[in-house]
Amino acid sequence: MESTSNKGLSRRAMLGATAGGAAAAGALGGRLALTPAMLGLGAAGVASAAGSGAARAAGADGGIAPGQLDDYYGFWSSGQTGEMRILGIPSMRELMRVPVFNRCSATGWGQTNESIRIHQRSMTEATRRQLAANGKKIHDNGDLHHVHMSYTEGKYDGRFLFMNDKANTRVARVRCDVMKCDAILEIPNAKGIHGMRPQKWPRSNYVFCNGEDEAPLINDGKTMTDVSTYVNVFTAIDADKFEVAWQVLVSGNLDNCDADYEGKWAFATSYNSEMGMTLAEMTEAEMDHVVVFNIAEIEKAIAAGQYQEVNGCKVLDGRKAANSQFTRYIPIANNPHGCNMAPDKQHLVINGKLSPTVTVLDVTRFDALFASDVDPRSAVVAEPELGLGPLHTAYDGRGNAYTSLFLDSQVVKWNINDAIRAYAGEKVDPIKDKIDVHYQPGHLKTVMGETLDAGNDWLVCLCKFSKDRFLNVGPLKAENDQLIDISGDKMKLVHDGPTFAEPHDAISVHPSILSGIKSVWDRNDPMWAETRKQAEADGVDIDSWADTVIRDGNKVRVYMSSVAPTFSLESFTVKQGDEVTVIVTNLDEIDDLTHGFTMGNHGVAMEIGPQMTSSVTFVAGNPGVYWYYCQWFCHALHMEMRGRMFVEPKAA
Ligand code: CUK
Ligand code: CUA
Ligand code: CA
Repeated sequence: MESTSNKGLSRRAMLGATAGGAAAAGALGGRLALTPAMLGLGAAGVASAAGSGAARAAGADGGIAPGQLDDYYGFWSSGQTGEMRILGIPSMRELMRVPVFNRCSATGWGQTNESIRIHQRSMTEATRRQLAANGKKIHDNGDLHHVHMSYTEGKYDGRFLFMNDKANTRVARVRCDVMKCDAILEIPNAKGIHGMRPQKWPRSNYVFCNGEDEAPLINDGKTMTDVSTYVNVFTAIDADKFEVAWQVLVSGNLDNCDADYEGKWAFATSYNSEMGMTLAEMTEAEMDHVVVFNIAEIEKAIAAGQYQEVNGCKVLDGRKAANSQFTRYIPIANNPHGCNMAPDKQHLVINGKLSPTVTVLDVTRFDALFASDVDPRSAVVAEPELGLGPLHTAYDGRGNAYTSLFLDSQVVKWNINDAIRAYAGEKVDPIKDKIDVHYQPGHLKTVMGETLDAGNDWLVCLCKFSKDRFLNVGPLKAENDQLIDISGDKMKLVHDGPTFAEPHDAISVHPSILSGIKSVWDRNDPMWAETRKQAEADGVDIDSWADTVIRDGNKVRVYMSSVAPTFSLESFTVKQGDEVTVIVTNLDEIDDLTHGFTMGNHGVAMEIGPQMTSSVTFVAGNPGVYWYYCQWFCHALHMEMRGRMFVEPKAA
């Protein structure tokens, strides 16, 4: 039996063809009446396609008809859900969910051996021990606020997506060729990674990460209430090796960050320059600050060995008292939040949050801040008052900025140069337009707006509340990602996109940058390299039909292949309490032919994409018969794609 009979056929063609798939299935398939549902065409989908022209108001779904592809990929964070989401812009249709920090029932992420290895590779020993004490191998939650793509010379390059986990102080990387996570790094010393940005120039050699929460650098319980021992840590990750390159201690905490278009600076906002522990203390000072990091000076000191090594990381002291060349602190009105570099390569906007202003900094003046004792505020070139609760700013390619006003529930469009002229005393109003959004917006993004290719067509606005905007679904409401047409002088709200907890941020990427996305896995993908090694040691060739059961003490390795609609093993036998590892290789090589493996009553399920190998380990339960089945619809005879595990009683 081999898989070549499927080659070259689309999934739809194969499902409908009598000759497609395995011989037995093909014969049966000819006698089956294939409903639209079996073909993946919902009845509703067919009907709406037929009536789409009349049913859809102009501008709804961004004018994207069913079957039509979107103009941009959107990559969304999901906050406390812990996954990354892929949407289409302008339709705002959700295309995929990519599990990263969360445990995923559909794909087995967080349960398969391949994903657990990715989780554990860069886990600290302390975390490993702490998890083991709780009977766990990995954290299965995350708080993913920010997704950003890797850059080459200020533009997205389609290699990787990076994302933070505030909850467990981690940063993850997703490979863009398969849209799967391939690395998760726990960051020592820092606490609560929040703001996170890749370096933009010359390429993303670093990913910059803000530690938001203060704690003792040696956090071993010896000092806990003495706040004077607390530090905050800024981290640069080597984006290729995915390990910590260096860290800098700072004064105050760190919220959001960004980097410039020359590779010279990274910047971070701090809302707690007070080093306060209570709300009253954190909002006490009139001014907080932005920290500017001098990359060249930091690299010089690291190369010269002038660092302290803490928990395996190279740490420099950039706190105010250290008076170093690593940092400068620019005073900014109380509790700033967003930190957004403009595509004009020159202006950095700091969003006021508690202040109705945003502060525009000219990054070409930063050299002067490091060269002499000038007032750090000399880098401020504008401070327009925009409205209540400015949180984040996005840019188009025409010199305009768009700032979310959390308290006003509005987006304000303003012109950067006009704001600079007004600050210099000219009589000009930088505000060009305001639009109501629903409700309480956080991040907002123009298409490609955090690159040198900033676009002028769409703005996505991520609202924290939807209130009365949709049918009531209970006390927990959806949030609302709205789409705004920014092509004209006036902004136009064109779409509501209700969404589950809680997208903070999103980026959009033109499909031409992602032309390398695969439809079928490479059989030699590194994702299962270790599983392959084990198979070789067991003398099993997982690239062809495998139906081998290996017993190794109380460990049992079950090697199977899948070709629609069958597993190579119709049954296998183990003993109660055996540690069973099931290794499934999907030999189908056509587009969109994913199988799954679910072991009944064992809490086990995983995805096996075309040409993918996945494995999962579990302990065999009470004696009896257990059915396993394919849980990913793959064929007209998908329901029949199942087999039995016989669990024999333990030998007395
Ligand atoms: S933060 Cu969420 S709205 Cu975590 Cu980017 Cu500003
Ligand atoms: Cu294989 Cu469903
Ligand atoms: Ca403050």
